[in-house]
Amino acid sequence: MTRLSGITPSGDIHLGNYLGAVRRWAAEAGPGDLYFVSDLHAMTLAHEPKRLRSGTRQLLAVMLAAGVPADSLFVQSDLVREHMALTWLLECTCTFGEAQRMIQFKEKGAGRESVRLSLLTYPVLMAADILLHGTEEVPVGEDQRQHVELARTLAQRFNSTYGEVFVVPRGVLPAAAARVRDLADPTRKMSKSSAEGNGVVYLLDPPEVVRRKFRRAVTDNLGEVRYDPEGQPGVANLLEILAACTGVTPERAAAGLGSYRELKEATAEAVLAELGPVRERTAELLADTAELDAVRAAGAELARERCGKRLDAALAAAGLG
Ligand code: AQP
Repeated sequence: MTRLSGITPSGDIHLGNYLGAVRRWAAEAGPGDLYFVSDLHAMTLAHEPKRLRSGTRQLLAVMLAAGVPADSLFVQSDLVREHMALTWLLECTCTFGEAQRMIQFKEKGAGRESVRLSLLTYPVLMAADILLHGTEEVPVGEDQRQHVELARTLAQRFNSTYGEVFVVPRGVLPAAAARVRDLADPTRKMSKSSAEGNGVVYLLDPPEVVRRKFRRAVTDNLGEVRYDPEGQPGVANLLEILAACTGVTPERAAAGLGSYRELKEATAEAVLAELGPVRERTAELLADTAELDAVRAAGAELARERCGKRLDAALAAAGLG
């Protein structure tokens, strides 16, 4: 079963991205699975070119450092011609109404004076990412389900109009993973693009900053360390993080912790222990440009080789080339 998952360099990588996605990819990667840095997707909102480039390298380094296999990794823009060529074919397969119905477009565009056209069309780029690489399963959360449905629709429509070219992918709910919440506001998920970084633990934050963010984490005034996500969301978030880093249940993690201070300290230390080796290796990779560049080039070459025939078949089927 080939699976494809991506991460967008829309800001610095944080603990939620790591526990909820990257760590799992490293553990679950099977033959033929692909993991990519979706840098083209980071351009749907205002972006800064230098940050985009360094953010892309950072994500690639973290994925590699976390143990995602080098031969399953690539950067989307290294295959920009392939991805954009297929995006065009699929835009010519998709109706305006279908693109307009995407909930994320409405959500991400809401309240903005002007939105980039790419915010409307990026689900088609996502469909191209999926279909180009012959993906069978796409692990996605609820928020991206509609986009995988669009990819299915476009694959089926293209196949029935021009001939069988694409595997019709399936969206699958990933196995339950930690959903890390913002430490300063546990009603929100931890996000790269969070306006305020105080509640976001970035993977590359220095240890003293990590400790400070946990010390200041919002809890409640009940003063009891127990796992009650409804009644004590801040404490529950800390317990879930502690549990994810120590391999026990949140209820178990609560045992023996007498105060919020102890809970915060234990969680910060568990996070630092879990992230330590990944942070060290990431720093090495970011310092040694040659190694990271070599992995990146080899990953791009492999991905290009694997998808070339499918793209040629799609172009030919549509009457191009
Ligand atoms: N808080 C989180 N807890 C657990 N998993 C999370 N993921 C994101 N936030 C959390 C998972 O990280 C992967 C990469 O996500 P993405 O780059 O495609 O964008 P996202 O989900 O929108 O992530 P962010 O951090 O919230 O970025 P912005 O602020 O740009 O939207 C996905 O597998 C996601 O589930």
